[in-house]
Amino acid sequence: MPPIFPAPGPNPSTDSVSSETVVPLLVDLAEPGAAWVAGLPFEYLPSCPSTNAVLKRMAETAPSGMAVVTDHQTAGRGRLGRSWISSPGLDLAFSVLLHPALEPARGHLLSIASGVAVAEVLEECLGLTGHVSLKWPNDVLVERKKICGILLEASADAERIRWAVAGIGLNVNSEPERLVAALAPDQAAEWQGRPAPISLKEFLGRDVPRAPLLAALLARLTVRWTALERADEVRRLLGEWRRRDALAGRRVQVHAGAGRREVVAVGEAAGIGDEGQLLVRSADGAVREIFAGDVSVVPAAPADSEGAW
Ligand code: BT5
Repeated sequence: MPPIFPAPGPNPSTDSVSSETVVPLLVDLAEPGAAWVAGLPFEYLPSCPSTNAVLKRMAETAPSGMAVVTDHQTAGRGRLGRSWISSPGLDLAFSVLLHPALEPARGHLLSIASGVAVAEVLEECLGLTGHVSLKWPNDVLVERKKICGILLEASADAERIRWAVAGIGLNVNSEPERLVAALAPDQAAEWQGRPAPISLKEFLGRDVPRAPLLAALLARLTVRWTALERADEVRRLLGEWRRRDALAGRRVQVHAGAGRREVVAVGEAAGIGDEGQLLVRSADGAVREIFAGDVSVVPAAPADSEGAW
């Protein structure tokens, strides 16, 4: 995958993420003969409340690969009703529709594949190798700060996932302090105990052109999602997650249940299992498998400051 070269400077005409700018780049990167490509068809909306919400409305009938991309997401959503903040015209916010050939129990692998794809693009196209890690289930971190969040929403019957919408928010050229300040006062508590935000611009010290980055992300997401149909590729994918696992070996606490108020596991994070589930080893050596939950790192000892993100 080609590196993304520094933009000559802020230049709104070359930094458009409209279909005219992104689709030709994507077509160049896509594997010839692919059954479907994330980003085709491509719908650009200058502004919308949430790309996930827009795409979910078309999910039953639209084809795999359809993407909705916006420059200004006015009510971006995280998991469990939390919010996702992006700076208009500076970051990436997009969603892709999938009709995956996966049983519902393996749906978690979509999240794992998405995180690995984003990490690979940041490393290969922007030189971030060694700086990117993955926090189960859906955070991409740079230097332990959150650069990207992924929201997977799906509808399934007993045998199959009917559709899944993968929403991806990536901090590209925004200033992280502004993201934090943008949360309404009653939402400010959302940042407590969570990784601080970071953007590519903050890390690299320069503007990053969004169109080639978005095209590279869509191309790599296609490769990782389609590979989930092959057992050897799934094994390779799990290996790619494991070597970037931000939690492995750290003491964690997992909340689940209504409102995520119930603590369901405390112990040492012991990697992920073959279906993408989090493994947590408790003090008695028993290993719990977690398929859904919110994870926070807790201090190993009361005085240990490594506990906080
Ligand atoms: C996520 O939720 O991280 C999933 C975010 C998915 C956003 C995309 S954008 C396109 C698509 N359309 C949508 O409406 N959503 C998707 P969660 O793990 O619940 O994390 C949410 C928390 O991350 C918030 O409570 C904040 O603490 C923090 N946060 C919000 N905006 C952030 C940002 N820009 N950078 C880093 N952290 C952020």
